[in-house]
Amino acid sequence: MATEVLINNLVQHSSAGVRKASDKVLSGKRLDQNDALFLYQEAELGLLGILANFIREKLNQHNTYFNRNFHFEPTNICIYNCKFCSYKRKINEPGSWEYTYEDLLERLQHYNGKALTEIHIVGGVHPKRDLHYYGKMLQLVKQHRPDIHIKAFTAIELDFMIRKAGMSIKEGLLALKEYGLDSIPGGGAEIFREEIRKQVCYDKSSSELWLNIHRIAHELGIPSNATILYGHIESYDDRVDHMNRLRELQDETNGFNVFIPLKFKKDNNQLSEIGEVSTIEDLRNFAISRIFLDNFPHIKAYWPMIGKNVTQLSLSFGVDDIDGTIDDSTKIYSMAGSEDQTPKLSTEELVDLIKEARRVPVERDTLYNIIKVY
Ligand code: V47
Ligand code: SF4
Repeated sequence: MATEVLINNLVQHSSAGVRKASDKVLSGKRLDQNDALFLYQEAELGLLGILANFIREKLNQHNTYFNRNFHFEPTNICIYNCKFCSYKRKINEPGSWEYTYEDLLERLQHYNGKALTEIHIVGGVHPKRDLHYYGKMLQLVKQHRPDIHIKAFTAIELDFMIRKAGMSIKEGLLALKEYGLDSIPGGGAEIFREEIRKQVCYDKSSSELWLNIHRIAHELGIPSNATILYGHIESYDDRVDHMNRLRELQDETNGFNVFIPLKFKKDNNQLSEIGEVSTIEDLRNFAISRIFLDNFPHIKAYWPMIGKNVTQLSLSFGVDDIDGTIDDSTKIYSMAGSEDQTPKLSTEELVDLIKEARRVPVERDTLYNIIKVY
């Protein structure tokens, strides 16, 4: 009863559209795209927090997941020209890198005898490297560390490396699975609405292709993640459209583990003049993602992107996963101006960060099997 009074007080000054959406959330009904648009346009942060938290705790209680992982970015040489990218270079351009198998082995050896559950491999689309080149990279990881999960290659990298090897998507994914691929990360989704995609990454693989690669992966038993790149030139309607396409695919396949909203970071790229959205916008976006994507088990805040403080706040706005230790192994966000230029957190620091937000730290593997509750 007291809870009902609390909720009624919170919504009493809201518009009819927001009240209708709130009622749906609290009675366990699915929001349609219009409801989500009302929330984006009109709902106040506190209300969104309560609604998102209601769902978060229904699905994941107080648990906040993290893992022990590191990234390997084989190259930043890329054939594409995404305007938001601060990272890509041309062959031989200053600041470009092309790591070898030996570099990967050296990196892996650094973890000899150390606890680790995941390697995340993602990079630029190199014109000369095909599926077999990357397949051998996966083999090398499995030979050296058969115990770790390989989450590798965005759908954009997969599209190119598979075509270059002359295979169909299905054949390519099966071959990569054979080489050692365990799951696919969520990158490359950017924004699905074609008019906007054309403006921010005109030559990148299409939205339809991104969704199709993930669909086929799920059918082959390869789970994956999904992202959105928000806070640039897209509208709220574009964000809702993006999430709706993901929700429909998840209804079909149930192969997505987690949704990761990625905030556009402005430094050193062609969209710098747009600037960045505020923390309130980040939190509202996390909350609406949690509310709208009712068939996604987890929502992740990627801490190297938004920083540790906003990551802690996000745990009250629908987020139940904060990625992992990272160990200073990714450059995508530091090159785009993130506050953390050497992203690295020990498990103790991750545990403290979660406990300070009064949540329960849970170490997981990539597929959310629980390793340890702290
Ligand atoms: O697709 C590039 C984004 C993505 C910028 O699956 C930018 O667990 C913001 O997908 N500002 C790659 N974003 C990273 C990615 C990811 C990260 C963490 C975890 C997982 C996962 C996936 O990075 C790209 C693009 O959307 N990106 N430049 C920028 N300036
Ligand atoms: Fe290439 Fe990825 Fe950068 Fe686009 S975001 S230019 S695909 S590295």
